[in-house]
Amino acid sequence: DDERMEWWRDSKFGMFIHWGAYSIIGGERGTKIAGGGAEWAMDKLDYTVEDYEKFPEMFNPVLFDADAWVSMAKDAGMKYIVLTSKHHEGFGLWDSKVSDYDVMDTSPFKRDIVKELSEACKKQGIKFCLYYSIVDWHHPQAQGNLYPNYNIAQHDDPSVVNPEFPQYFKNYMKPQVKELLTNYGDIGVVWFDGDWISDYTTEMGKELYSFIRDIQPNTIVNNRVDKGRTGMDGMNNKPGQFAGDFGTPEQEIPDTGIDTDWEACMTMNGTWGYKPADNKWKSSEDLIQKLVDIVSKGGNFLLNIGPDGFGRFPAESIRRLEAMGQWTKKNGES
Ligand code: FUL
Repeated sequence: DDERMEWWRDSKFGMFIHWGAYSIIGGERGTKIAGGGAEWAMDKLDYTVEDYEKFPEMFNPVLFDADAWVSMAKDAGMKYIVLTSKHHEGFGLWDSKVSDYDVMDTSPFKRDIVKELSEACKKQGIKFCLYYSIVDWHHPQAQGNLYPNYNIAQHDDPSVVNPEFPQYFKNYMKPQVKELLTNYGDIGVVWFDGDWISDYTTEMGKELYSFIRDIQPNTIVNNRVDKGRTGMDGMNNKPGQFAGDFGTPEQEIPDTGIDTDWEACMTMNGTWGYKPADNKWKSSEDLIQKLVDIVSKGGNFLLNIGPDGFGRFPAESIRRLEAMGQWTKKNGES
């Protein structure tokens, strides 16, 4: 297993990319602005499933340039990229045969984004990785019983369940994960999220984990494949509990002395998905210090970009990537 984890441990620094139909919305609906992460627009701005479908239907990021994205990551000193193949909104950025709710069938764009980015990564020597949300606000079998009021923000309420969830797991989620692991070459990491919903179980997590390793034995899987973490603290898996290959502290840097693998994921401002109203940008100095702090404690740093609905990285993000690149070139081993 040490061998399998080696590239990841050596990498130290990666790019998270939150991109989807929510990137068109930018966290705004009329005068309402979503608090926190704008990738939660569907939930936070109270869209019905039907209302929300118009966004994937207009998703047409004509400025998307996979090579340019990968170059920006590489120049910053990053060694891997984790793309949201499907976030909670349920819309897939690849050519899925399991679903029509994807970039090929629902959007005018009709380009397989996962494919283009995977090829650009391969060309430039960057490890390509995928985020996949267990939570799915679009799939009727994955929503809580409150459907059509799909809002499962009350995910701490165990009464919000969907008896058909196991069918979604078996007939939709697993086949989609299989596509992602079969059609796009080597996948460095599968980064699950949305493990908190009542219908998801540790047993499902175990099944998923071995399912993935059977298809690509070297793929690394994060701890959110299990149900163990408490709140946003990715490290709180109970001792002895099955929890994937590494911990995922979110927006925080844990103390020293952790003997399991971990990766701190963070945003440059306060949102994962594109949100022009959020200008609480961390300074480049702050981000460099966070990188040093994390790496000195034995972790990896997964730093997020939220491209807009056209496929552009925000200027503020590019500036920070460039500053970090200057620093890593002088001080890193790359
Ligand atoms: C969380 C999600 O709910 C956020 O939207 C984001 O993707 C973050 C990395 O994980 O659990």
